[in-house]
Amino acid sequence: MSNIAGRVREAFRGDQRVDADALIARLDAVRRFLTAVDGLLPDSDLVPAHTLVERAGTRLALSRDHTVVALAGATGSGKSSLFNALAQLELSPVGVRRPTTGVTHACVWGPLEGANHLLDWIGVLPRHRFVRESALDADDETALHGLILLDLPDFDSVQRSHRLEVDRLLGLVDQVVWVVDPQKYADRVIHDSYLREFHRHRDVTLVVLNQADRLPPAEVPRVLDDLRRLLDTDGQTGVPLLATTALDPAGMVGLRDALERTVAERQAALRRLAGDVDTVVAGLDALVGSARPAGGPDDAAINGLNRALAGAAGVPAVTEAVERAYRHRAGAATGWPVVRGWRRLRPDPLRRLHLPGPAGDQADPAESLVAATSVPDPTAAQRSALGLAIRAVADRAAADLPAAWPGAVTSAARSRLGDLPDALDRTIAGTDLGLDRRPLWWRIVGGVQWLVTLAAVVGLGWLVLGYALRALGLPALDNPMVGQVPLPTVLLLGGLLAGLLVAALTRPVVRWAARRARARADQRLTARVAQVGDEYVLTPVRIVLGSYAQARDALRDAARR
Ligand SMILES: Nc1nc2c(ncn2[C@@H]2O[C@H](COP(=O)(O)OP(=O)(O)OP(=O)(O)O)[C@@H](O)[C@H]2O)c(=O)[nH]1
Ligand SMILES: [Mg+2]
Repeated sequence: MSNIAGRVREAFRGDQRVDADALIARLDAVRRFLTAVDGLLPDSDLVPAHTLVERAGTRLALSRDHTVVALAGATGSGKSSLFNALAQLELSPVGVRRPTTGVTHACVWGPLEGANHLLDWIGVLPRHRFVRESALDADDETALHGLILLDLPDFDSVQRSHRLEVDRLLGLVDQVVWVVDPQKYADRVIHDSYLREFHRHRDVTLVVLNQADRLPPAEVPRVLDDLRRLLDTDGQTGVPLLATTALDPAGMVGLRDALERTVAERQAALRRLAGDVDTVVAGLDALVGSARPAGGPDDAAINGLNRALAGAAGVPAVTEAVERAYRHRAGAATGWPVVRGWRRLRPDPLRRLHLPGPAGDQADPAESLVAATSVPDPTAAQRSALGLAIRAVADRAAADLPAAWPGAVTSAARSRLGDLPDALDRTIAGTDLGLDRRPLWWRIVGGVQWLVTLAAVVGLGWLVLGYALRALGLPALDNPMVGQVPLPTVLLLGGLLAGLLVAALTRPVVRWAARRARARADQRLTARVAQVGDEYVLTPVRIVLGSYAQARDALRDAARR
């Protein structure tokens, strides 16, 4: 959209009605935004949104039949004179000493009762509240019923308190009439500090060039043109601009008509709040941007995290122990019975890590609540690798997010870092490493080993008995022959040889099976460690990404006029 087209469209916005329900929905969206970003974005960035939600809620709960209009301007521009002229009473002192008005005065058209709560909230002292209703001119004034007109102190005051009071009230009133005079209409303060700031409140802004009587009549249009040009550069394109003379009732007609229209429409309060929502949304826009919320960290970053977690958890040490334990246990079950007992004396490699030993004696559940294993602590390198991997996860997840968010994502990723070591240790301790069952083939080979050893022992006994009988001169045993060799010798030598042969043939199978057991344990441990990473690192990150998505949607809803 071109700039000019945009301005034309904006210029006509003053006629648009603001639907109260739509406004309430937008305010709800701002509230949703605040809930979504709570604790994630700096509070200082959220102050205007919190203020809006609070103020809007109160303003909408108070009288919607009243329209609060403030006369604001530099000292001496004639605010109090206009206030008195509209009220047709001398309510607010007009003076030659500047500044004159130090405290806000209010005049209510219609009964004061309904307006009192509103004035309490706005903070106008009861003694500065007046009622513009008399039996005499009641009919003339009915068109203004519902108007609460405020005469503000000067915003460019030497008195700091005046400026603070003006700034406070400008945040609360429904409509502002900016009063300028022919001498100071181009002053920087009103344009730079106020009109430009309020450019999103064009539809509740009115500008009057007061003291028009001080200009030669031919000059008035020229000054108005110049002022219009300044207003355009302030972003106040299309705001109503009138010339007034407070001292002459005829010079007040235009302003009075404009106020009557405002009061009749009952729209100013809604339009003001809609402008506030626009301002707040524009201020928050940079915090949220238009980035598409990512689904989560990418696979490469997750794989990197899982590797680093496995390293820090000591998975390589455990899987190596699994391989050695498999060899140890298989050796004890299938080895040559003569050396089996000796093998059993050596400690089980998994037991040394306080992991389930033979026969599946699981770690004590009570122990699993504290550091349960003796897996070596992560080295400094493993710890820093884990830190880098977590950082990478956060960086990848927040890559497309606006500047305010990566910090929140990184904090979330690291939020449970302190709990990770224990969680990893418990997981390692609780993982079934797949060594509980004694494979059938161990038992078969073990049985064969016993059989052949038994054969050798029988052969040996037989031979010893034969020698003993011979030595004692007793009749020798009648040894059956196998071919040329006596059976006891065949039993002894065959048994011994067969035992060695079975042991030799089993060894490569055991090594292969041990490597498989290691791979299986590695797979199980990595999967369990990945679950810990998911719970302790990825889930907090996903929660922040979810909050970002909610915040972005809420802000989009809040922006919808
Ligand atoms: N000629 C002329 N004089 C005006 C007009 N309006 C106000 N004055 C005079 O300008 C002076 C200042 O008027 P005030 O109404 O006190 O101005 P103010 O904006 O309330 O000033 P502060 O209260 O100090 O902020 C007074 O002497 C008024 O009589 C006007 O339309 N025409
Ligand atoms: Mg005054």
